Formats: sequence, structure tokens, C-alpha cells
Amino acid sequence: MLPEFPKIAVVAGSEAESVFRVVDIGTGDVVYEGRLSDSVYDDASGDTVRHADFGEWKRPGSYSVTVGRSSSAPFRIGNDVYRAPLIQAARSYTLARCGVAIDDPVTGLRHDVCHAQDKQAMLFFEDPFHRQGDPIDVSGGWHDAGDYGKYVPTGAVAAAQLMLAWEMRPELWRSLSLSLPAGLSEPERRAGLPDLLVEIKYELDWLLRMQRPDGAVYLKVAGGAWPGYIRPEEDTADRYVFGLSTYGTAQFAGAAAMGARVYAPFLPDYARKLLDAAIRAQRYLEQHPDPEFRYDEGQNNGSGPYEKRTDREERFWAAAELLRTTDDARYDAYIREHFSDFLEGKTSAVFWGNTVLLGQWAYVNAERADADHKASVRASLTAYADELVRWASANGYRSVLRPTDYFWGSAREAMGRAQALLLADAVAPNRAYLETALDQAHWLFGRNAAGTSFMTGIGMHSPQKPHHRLVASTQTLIPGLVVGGPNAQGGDPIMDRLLRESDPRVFPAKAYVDDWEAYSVNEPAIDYTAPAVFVLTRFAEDRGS
Ligand code: 9MR
Ligand code: ZN
Repeated sequence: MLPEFPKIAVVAGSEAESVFRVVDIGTGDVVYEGRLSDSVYDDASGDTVRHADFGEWKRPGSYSVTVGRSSSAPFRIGNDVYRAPLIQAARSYTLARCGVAIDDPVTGLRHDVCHAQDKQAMLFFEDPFHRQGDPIDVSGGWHDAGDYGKYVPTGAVAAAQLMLAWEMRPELWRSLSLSLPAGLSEPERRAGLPDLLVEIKYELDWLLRMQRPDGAVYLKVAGGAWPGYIRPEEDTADRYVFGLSTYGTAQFAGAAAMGARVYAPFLPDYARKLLDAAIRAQRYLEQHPDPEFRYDEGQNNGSGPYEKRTDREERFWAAAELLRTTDDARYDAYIREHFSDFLEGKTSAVFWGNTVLLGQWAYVNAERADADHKASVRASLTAYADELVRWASANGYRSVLRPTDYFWGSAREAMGRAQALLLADAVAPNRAYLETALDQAHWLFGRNAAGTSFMTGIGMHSPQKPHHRLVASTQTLIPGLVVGGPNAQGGDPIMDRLLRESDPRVFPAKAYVDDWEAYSVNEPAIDYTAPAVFVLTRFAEDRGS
């Protein structure tokens, strides 16, 4: 916990006791004693909980909270408590790299070059540029999740959220080493690129390969059937380039336009290449104003669908990011003509299926954007943040998730909402936004009704059996991966059965199991970890304000 922030333990049950104690783990001394709050019923978990508030206690050290004979997980108070999880989460991307051999001194992860066949992946359909089966080089990039597929929407959105983390605290990221394994990134590191940007570039390079000469962007790369729990280098089946979408093309444009700004001081030629790619994607979008989502029979047999047949949220982001990067007022006029609703309307957390907030953030930070519209975007960010603060205050675990928000990827949603709170705080500083964002990190790391951390390697209880082919096949539990989290809607055989057969019913906030096969709750993904990286970036090496 951070010394200068609230410290609240959540106590479920044990009505008999009214006092809690904070115990120094080293000495066994009781360093703080307080009264538990009144009970509140938490409708997402069915738990009756009380709070142990020891915010006054600020001295760095290792502690646990005790109530009667029961004792909490041990925890630390210190300014640097989020540094290690942040580094682990960031370097989980390095370990997700496709197309290279990995020999990681930190985790011991080792595998040979994987998916070399992606240099000649076959287009699954025919288009004006390629015949069906033509080879396309779509090597590199990150494996998306527990599968070995590579998807433009999650790739672009995850890369963008990591770039946001960079832009939020570049000085922090310049000082953090990711201990990148030798041999992976020498040229870039010699060029003075900070480790986080080295890592993001690996994904941007792949995204560039997914773009067609006319600016449109293919959807994904994967095999024709799901691979078993095999090592990545054993997954030698043919790989295909599937689908094409305007929503993904717009996300590509957004991420590339952002990259053009982020990389300009370090690699100007590369930045120009990204900008050119973003502008070509944007041109395609302007010439194709209706949503396109190409689907061919069989394209989802071995990979996630990531189907989205609307694209306005993504088009808005692309134009806003281009406005911010180029200062070309033409994009402002374009946004005001086509997307003025997003300059006024409500916002929501970023995820692969909605990037309005990325667009709004780019717009308020664009020098050439219209001042009145910026003010209204600022107002929608703070209105959303105010709503999130209310939801968290009404929840026993101070979670921003309401009972209906426990769907596939709830942990990503929680982190995305925390990210939204921090962006709101950046445009209109508000202590409640900051504290509620930090509450979500506590939730992620175990202060939740399921009683477990949803990030591998962090916390007393954390996922040991993530649905992850790389982890399972190498038997290396990669730390820093955010799993899907509680999901009351199911979507895999394990969870479906649990939800169907449990009596009494499983409450949404507890709809989670740590099981290899429970992929609707226990699969990590690059777009789940990315908003957590952003949130931890804000709180790593806290300066006490
Ligand atoms: O994160 C995705 C979630 O939003 C969807 O509801 C779900 C069902 O389509 O898919 C999730 O993404 C998975 C993808 O389909 C396949 N690779 C693993 C992804 C994480 O579980
Ligand atoms: Zn691979």
C-alpha cells in the first residue's frame, strides 16, 4: 500500500469482533488498533463486509491486519510497492513475442523460434492485391493471449494503452529497465530507445505488416484450428491471414498516429513511416464510409472472432489521434462534422470493442482542437469519473464493477475504468479519482470477493493455472499477466457447468476458478494487462501526491 493513500482492509463475516489490529510482521507488535466500520451488504458478492480503515498508519514495513484470530494476507506499505508488479507486467509483453527464440534470465522461460511460417502466412480469401493462398509476411508481434493468434484490435489497443503509460510518465519509464533478454532488441537499445518503447515497437512493426497497399488492415493471423497445449515452436501448422475490418483499420490508424508522436524524438524515420501508414489507413476509411467486416466461413475455427460490425468509435479515435499528432485542423473539421456526439456524449472504458475514450483523450490534448469542444469532452470524462466514484463507494470491496459488469474480461474492464479515472484526474485533478483508481489495483491484487489476485505472480493467492499455452507447455508461470477475472455469463465448459449446477447460485463477483480449462475467466490477454500497466505506471514510485 502507498503511505499517503487510504488503507482499507475489507473484512467479510466475523460479526462478533468490533476491533481490528495492524501487526508488524517482523516484530509481531501491534502497531495500530481501530474499530471496524458498520456492516454493509455487497450485492455483487452476497458478502456482508466491514472496513478496517488504517489510513493514518504510514510507516513503511510489512504488516497484516488481524480480526480476532483471523489474519489477512501479508502486505507491504512503501512508496515503491507497485514497481515490481509494473515491471513484470510490462515485460510479459517481451515474453509474448512471436517469431523469436526466448531465453529469459528472469523467469527462466525458454523456447525456440516460433511461427516462422508467419513470414509466409496465406491469405484466406482473395482481394485486389493477392490471390487466395498468396504468402504474406506477418511475422513478429505478440501472441495475443493463451492462444498463439495475433489480432489487430487487441494489438492496436494494447500498444496504444502502453504508449499512454509512456506519455503519462516518460521520466519514470526512462529509468525503468525491463531486463530485456540479450539478443532481442540491440539496435533499438543502442539508439537510446527506452525499454518500454523497444517493446511496443515490436508490436507496431507487426501491425505495419498487416496493412494492405490501399491502407486497409487485415484482421488477424492464426491457424485453421486451435492448437493443443503445445510449445509455440511446435505449432507448425499453416497460418492464415483472416478478415479485414474498418474498425480494426481505424484502430491501426489510431495506434500508428500515436506511435508517430511517441517515436519522433528517438527514431524520426520510423515515426514518419508510422504517420504515413496512419494517413493511408485514414484515407481508406474516408473513401469507405460504411462499416466493413469481412467474414469467411471457417475464419473462427482456430482463433477468437473479435467481431464488430460498427466502427464509429474507432474512426473517431483515428481522426482525433491524427489531429493531435499532425496539428492539421482538417481533422478537427472532420471530427466535428461526423463525430460531434463523441465530443459531448458519455464515455466508457477502453477495450478492443470501444475506443471512444482514446479519441476523447487525444482530442483534449490536441493543440488545434476547438476549445469549446475540448471543454465538453473534459466534462464527459469527469461525469464518467464521478459515476465510477459513486459505484465504487457503494460497493463493499470498493470495486467499480456493478453486479452486471462481471462479463468475460471483467478484470480488464476494472482496469480500464481505473484508467479512465486517471485520465479524468489528469484533466481535472480530483483526489477521489486517484483514490478510486488505486482501489481498483487493490481489487486486482486480491482485495476482492474471490479472495485472489487476478495477476499472475502477485499476491498471496494468484492464478496458478492460467489458460495459457506458453505457460502450460513450458511449465513457466510467467508473472504479470492479467487474467479475465470473474464472469457470471460463462463461456467455457468449466464455468458453464459451475454456473449451471451451483446451488445456491454463484454470485457474480465470485464467478471465478483457477483452472487451465476455464478460459472465460482464467485466460490472460495482452489487452487485459495493458490498462493495468497504465494504472500501475501512475502509482509506481509514488511521490506522495
Ligand atoms: O477478450 C475477449 C472478450 O471480450 C470476448 O467476449 C471473448 C469471446 O469472444 O473473447 C475474448 O478474447 C479471447 C479471444 O476470443 C481468443 N483469444 C483469447 C482471448 C482472451 O480470452
Ligand atoms: Zn509465435
